[in-house]
Amino acid sequence: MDFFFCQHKTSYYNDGGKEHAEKGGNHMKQMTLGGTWTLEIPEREITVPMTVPGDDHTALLQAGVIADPYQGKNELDLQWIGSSQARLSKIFHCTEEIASLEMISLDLKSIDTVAEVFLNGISIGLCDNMFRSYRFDIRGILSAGENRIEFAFTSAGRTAAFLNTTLPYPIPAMTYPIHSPHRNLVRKAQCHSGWDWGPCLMVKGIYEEPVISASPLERIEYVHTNLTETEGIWNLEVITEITSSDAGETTLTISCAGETLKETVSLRKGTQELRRSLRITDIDLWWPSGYGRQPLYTLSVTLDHDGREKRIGFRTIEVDTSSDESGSAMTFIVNGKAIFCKGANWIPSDALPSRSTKEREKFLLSSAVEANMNMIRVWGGGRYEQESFYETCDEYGLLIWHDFMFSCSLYPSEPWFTENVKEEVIHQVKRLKDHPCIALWCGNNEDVGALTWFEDSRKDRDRYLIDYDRLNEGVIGTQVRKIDPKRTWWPSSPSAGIDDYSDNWHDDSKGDMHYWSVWHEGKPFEAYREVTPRFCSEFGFQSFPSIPLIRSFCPPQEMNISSPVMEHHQRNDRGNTIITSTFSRYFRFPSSFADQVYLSQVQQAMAITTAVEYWRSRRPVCMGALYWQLNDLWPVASWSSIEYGGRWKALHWAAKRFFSPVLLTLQEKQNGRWELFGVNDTERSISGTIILERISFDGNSDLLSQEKAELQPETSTQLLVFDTDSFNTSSSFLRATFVDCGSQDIWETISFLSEPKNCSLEEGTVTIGHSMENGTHLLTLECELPLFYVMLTYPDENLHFSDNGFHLIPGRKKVITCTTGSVDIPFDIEQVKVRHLRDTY
Ligand code: BMA
Repeated sequence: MDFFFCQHKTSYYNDGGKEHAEKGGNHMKQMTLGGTWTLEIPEREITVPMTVPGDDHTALLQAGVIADPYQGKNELDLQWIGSSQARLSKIFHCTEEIASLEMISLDLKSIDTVAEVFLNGISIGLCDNMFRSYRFDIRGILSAGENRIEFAFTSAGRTAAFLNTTLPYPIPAMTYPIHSPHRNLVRKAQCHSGWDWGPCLMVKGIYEEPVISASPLERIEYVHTNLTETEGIWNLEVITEITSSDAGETTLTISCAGETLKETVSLRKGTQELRRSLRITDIDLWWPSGYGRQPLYTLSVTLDHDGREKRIGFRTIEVDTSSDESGSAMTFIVNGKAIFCKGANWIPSDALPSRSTKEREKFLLSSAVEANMNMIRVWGGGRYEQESFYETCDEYGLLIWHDFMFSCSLYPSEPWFTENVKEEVIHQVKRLKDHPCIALWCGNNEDVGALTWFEDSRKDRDRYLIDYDRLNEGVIGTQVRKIDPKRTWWPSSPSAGIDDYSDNWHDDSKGDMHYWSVWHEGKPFEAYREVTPRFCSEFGFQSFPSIPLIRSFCPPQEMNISSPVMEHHQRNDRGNTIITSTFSRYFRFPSSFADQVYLSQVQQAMAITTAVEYWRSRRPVCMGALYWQLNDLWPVASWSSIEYGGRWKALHWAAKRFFSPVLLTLQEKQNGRWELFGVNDTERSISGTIILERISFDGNSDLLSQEKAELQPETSTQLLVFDTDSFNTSSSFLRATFVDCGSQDIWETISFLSEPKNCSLEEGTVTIGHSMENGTHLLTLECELPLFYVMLTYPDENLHFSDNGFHLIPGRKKVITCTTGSVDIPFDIEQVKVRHLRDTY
């Protein structure tokens, strides 16, 4: 239940069994059952308090029963928690008034995962899908006075193992070094069972407060809408699903954007659906970030005894997949405008759900916007996020490519599984479809590719393809098309399109592509320029997290990339080999552990910069680039641009530059033949001057060209073509600058002429001056020789620099601000560590 009678949901606080929302008269009454519960693990004779919402591992950690699963290799010793049964219970008090109402239910939104629910010793229902919402009738069982609620949790891992024994033939799933088998048989976040960036922590828990609701007659199950626009007139169809305990009457009132509809409706016993429409003319459009504002309008629906509020946005969105000379397009069109989608893939924000706070979510999403992203992909191995996540994306203008939660696996298509999935899809689509941020529904992550990953499915692709299709099109696609007909249904990621069952890993002519040839197949960074995906929804390169974060899980004697602890925090079996072989492919081998950590981030930034700059310069053939991955859920070597704890890696700083609305990019087309492109995603044409220089590593600059140029709106323009055949590629680099002749804004880019290992970089130092301005710490950086990938780190991750990972050119001061957000930490300039490329050898 999203809201109670026009009360904003923030009125639900964690108070352990409080009654809320008394609005006079005999309205719906609700009480929430958050707060302190008791967790028991009988096989280990453990009894500890547990905070709900929350998970069992966090409760055991807080009670001092277990060590921190993220430290060292502790995860290995904690696998028993996931395979244990557990009981979670609470005694609470209920008023006479609630207990006496007609229709009383226990509403559960996020139960992880397999649990029988008891109220006062009576079994009231069974939960077996973390992504469904359950509503159990408790009339006659709930009593006035003291009550006891209990969740008897079965281990999801054990349940999966049992289900596996019932299968007529094997249904394999991709597994990682530490994993819980048969994860694909249980509807639980797939990455809980371990991933190539994640621990195996098979948490149990309750992630939203259970709610008891009681109504004298009727209640709302869902409110959801369909929005259509014709020449500026919006038809807002509002669908209200009502359950009533008896026949009767109620007053339905719907209002939005200044329009109101009010009528008396008859109720019949059971569930019914009311469809009413509002005609709305005077609204401001909702736009993705970078294209305009994000106005949101309150939609309110009330009955006599229940009500809902939602915030909606007015925009049209479609995906153009029409044929063209390069194959077929994959272009998101919002309010008639083609958008180049820039962003990254989102995974759950913590392996321990208790720690997935709204503050963290907001920080990560605002970091995405700060890096000029306008889309994120909620990836299918994680979870459907909570309301606040989507509200924040609505407010920030972050479009969402939304997968359903299936990933890297084959799945059953028998009724016990598909019926469960059907309920999940119906619930999630009705819950989420009114968010303007959601751009597309996608069936799964890489499940078409997975058909070729296992011996069983290779031998009998027909059988597994039929299973795939029954679930994906037969259940998920069918429900999406029915409930949310206005939104694009995309079968899988990657996918060549509807009714195409090729895996689309290597075809850049249509659909969305996952381009992993550089990381997983060992091709050089330059290979990113061998393809022009129509939309690249995954491509990535790993790096290590920062030294301060490594210190949080790794003892000093293990600070070596192939130590047992560091290898434990690397889940891609070839990960460290790829990172180190890339060092020697492009760089002089870094001397110390700290240099290796730093350089891993530099090369990650270089890899993804190469890809994005090239693909952006190919617009409109390519119209989207979402790199793998935005965030981490524990401290680990991974493809993320923001490490666990929130510190930005060099990649995130690079993303802010390579996703900038206006971009200059230097690209070597063939040996010694270069092109300079100006990419302009904005709606205005920009006139200015291009300056191309060759700068030697000892700091002397040569002007190669200076000329006027124009960047046309929403276009990529080839600005210069030139040769560097006669240049000494080891003693200098290129720098291009574009100065807007109106605003005087400057965009710049630099490029080495050869691999950095062949360049004679000079040993320079960074001088840092520290001052204060209006309570903000300012750092002024200067150098006497050009310095590359200058990276500042500070021990406290809450200290945020305004820029990082940049290049310093002699004679140009760089001023950086240091902020700490809402956290009050002392700033000590001595603690700022600076490293640049020449420092690594
Ligand atoms: C992609 C993702 C993830 C994985 C990543 C890195 O294919 O969908 O499953 O973590 O690659 O290997």
